[in-house]
Amino acid sequence: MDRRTFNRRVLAGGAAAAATGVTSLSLAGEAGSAETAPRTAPAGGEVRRIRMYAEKMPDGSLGYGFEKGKASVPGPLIELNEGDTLHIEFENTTDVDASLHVHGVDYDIASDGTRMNRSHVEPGGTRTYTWRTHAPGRRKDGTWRAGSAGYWHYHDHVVGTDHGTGGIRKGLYGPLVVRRRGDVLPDRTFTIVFNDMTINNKAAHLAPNFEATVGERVEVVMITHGEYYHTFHIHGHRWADNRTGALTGPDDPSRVIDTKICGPADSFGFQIIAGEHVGAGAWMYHCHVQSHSDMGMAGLLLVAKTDGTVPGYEPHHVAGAGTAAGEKADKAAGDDADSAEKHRH
Ligand SMILES: [Cu+2]
Repeated sequence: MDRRTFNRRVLAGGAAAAATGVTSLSLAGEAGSAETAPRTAPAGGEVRRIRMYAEKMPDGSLGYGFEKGKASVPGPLIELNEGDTLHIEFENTTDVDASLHVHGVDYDIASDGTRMNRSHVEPGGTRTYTWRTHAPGRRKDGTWRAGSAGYWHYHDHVVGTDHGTGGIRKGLYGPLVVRRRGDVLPDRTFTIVFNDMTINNKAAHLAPNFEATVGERVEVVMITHGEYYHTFHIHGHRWADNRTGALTGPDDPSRVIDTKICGPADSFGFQIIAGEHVGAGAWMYHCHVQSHSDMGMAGLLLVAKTDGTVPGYEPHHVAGAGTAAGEKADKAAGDDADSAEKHRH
């Protein structure tokens, strides 16, 4: 499913469907090459409505999902364009109070998602949270006002403690990307969350793998939660340390990096061209705090050649794990990749 169809389905509000659906469908199928002009984000200004559910999952995790029974950890990617307003009809199907609290965008105190101002939701209850975004511009006093664009995230703020410590620990978190008109759109977006000593709440040595084909524009949304500071690192690829993660031109002074220190509730994102200058392969991503990577905070970006093969990659011997663990890791990774990518094909 192409990303426009995804947007139409996920952000199904009448206006949103009409405005985002038609103009870009003709470009579907051109994804996957850094040689043709990339698709870019349109101007915002739409009012969109979605439903979100907080659910208890079979393994005891808590997750957010757009549909009942479809919760995931991390929760689903929400994408907005600066100027958009998003109304989220949130239903709490768990047996404890829960909420939706967002970083980076505009909301009234009634959409804060905290117990302090009673903007949480009791078991079985619903509440509409409204997130607004704005483009940058000049204030009347002449100073510059930042826009909402960025790599942000949402999470519970009431499960366990008044700061949602229990909810976050169990998986109630997810990515939010707000784009500026003209921002380059990716072919695939992957969310990587360092939460305590897990990646996406997968235990040590079961970290998710992600799949792409050489030349595809891959976007990573990286979020940190929990108790620890980490250093995110990916092999063979690097990005710019700025809002989009990409240089805007030859004079962009942003530092180009391949590691970034991240602490609890931090988020950043970037786009890379899979395998650019380095080719296909099983490119590791991991926390670069040595004891953390040794304890299993490592996964793979599997960059396939156009024939679908990943040179040098033997799926059943991941990271030196035993066969059983390796197979389990593959299965977990496969499930995760499915869930992460299902809206994009
Ligand atoms: Cu770490």
